[in-house]
Amino acid sequence: MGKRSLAAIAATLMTAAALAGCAGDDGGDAGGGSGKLVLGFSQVGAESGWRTANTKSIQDSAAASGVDLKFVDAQGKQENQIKAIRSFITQRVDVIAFSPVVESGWDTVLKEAKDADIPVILTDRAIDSPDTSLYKTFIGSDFVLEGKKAGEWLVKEYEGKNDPVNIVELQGTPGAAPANDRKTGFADVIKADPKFKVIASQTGQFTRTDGKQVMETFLKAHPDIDVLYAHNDDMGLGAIEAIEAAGKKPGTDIKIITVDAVKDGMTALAAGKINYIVECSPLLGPQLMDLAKKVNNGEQVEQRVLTEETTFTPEQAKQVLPERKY
Ligand code: GZL
Repeated sequence: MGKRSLAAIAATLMTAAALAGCAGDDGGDAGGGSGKLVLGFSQVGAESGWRTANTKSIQDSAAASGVDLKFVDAQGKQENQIKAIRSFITQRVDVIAFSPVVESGWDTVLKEAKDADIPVILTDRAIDSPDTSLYKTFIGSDFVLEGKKAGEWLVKEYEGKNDPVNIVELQGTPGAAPANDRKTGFADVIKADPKFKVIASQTGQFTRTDGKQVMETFLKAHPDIDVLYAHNDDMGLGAIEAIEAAGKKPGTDIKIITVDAVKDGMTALAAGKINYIVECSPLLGPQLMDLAKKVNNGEQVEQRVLTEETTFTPEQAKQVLPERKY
């Protein structure tokens, strides 16, 4: 059991005593005295290849590091994540971690965790609360930088050309940090040159299905699309199906930039159907387990832990695909 304030320990013991009186059990921590660190994790859902790889990384790392993982899939709903966090508090897990499906609306439930003296770790996505005392650390990518990298590739690709460049954008889940920030980073770079015009921008919910459907509407409304910027590979892959069904060549007639670098995206990149991918690593499991142990022991940790990631061209994708973990 990690270091907790004396008041919280007293409250826990009194609750345990009360529960023991009525329920006959010790009402103790979720781990039932197994001695293992008990980590409650609320995952966004299973919307994309990235998410599947992220879940695998967390589950595999928990097993490898002897952490008792209570894993809950929120199916993309914030209310399910809030419910899961409240359940973790009731179970008195040692540490709570979650990937916030959207940036806002977390202060109340995170205050409840703080009052229960249970440390919280944010993974993958950030929240917009100004109260950074509500969580011990945030481990994840810099999504604004990812958007900037996508924009910088486009600027280079069209260097020296003056014709208008018509861009359509498939945004991630409305309100999600990666959707907000990848849009901002990309727009910040391309605004330097008026030839770049975002002629349509709409959410594809980070899924292939929605990415395909929205791209179909873009193609019907805009016969002159030059570039697609998709906030993740899955929407880009769905869009490729729509582009091919419309008789156009993805990667040639319409240049495509995506973010994530999951295996299916990298395969399309190697085949020239995508032109550039900005990596967003889902392999947060090992660092999360390390951070969970540290905060459980009351150790100081960095407020912000940035994940390492790069970018890929088709040539680079061909080289790394054979040993790609996800
Ligand atoms: C990014 C992550 C995003 C991925 C999508 O860290 O939150 O959510 O880019 C996933 O593929 O659905």
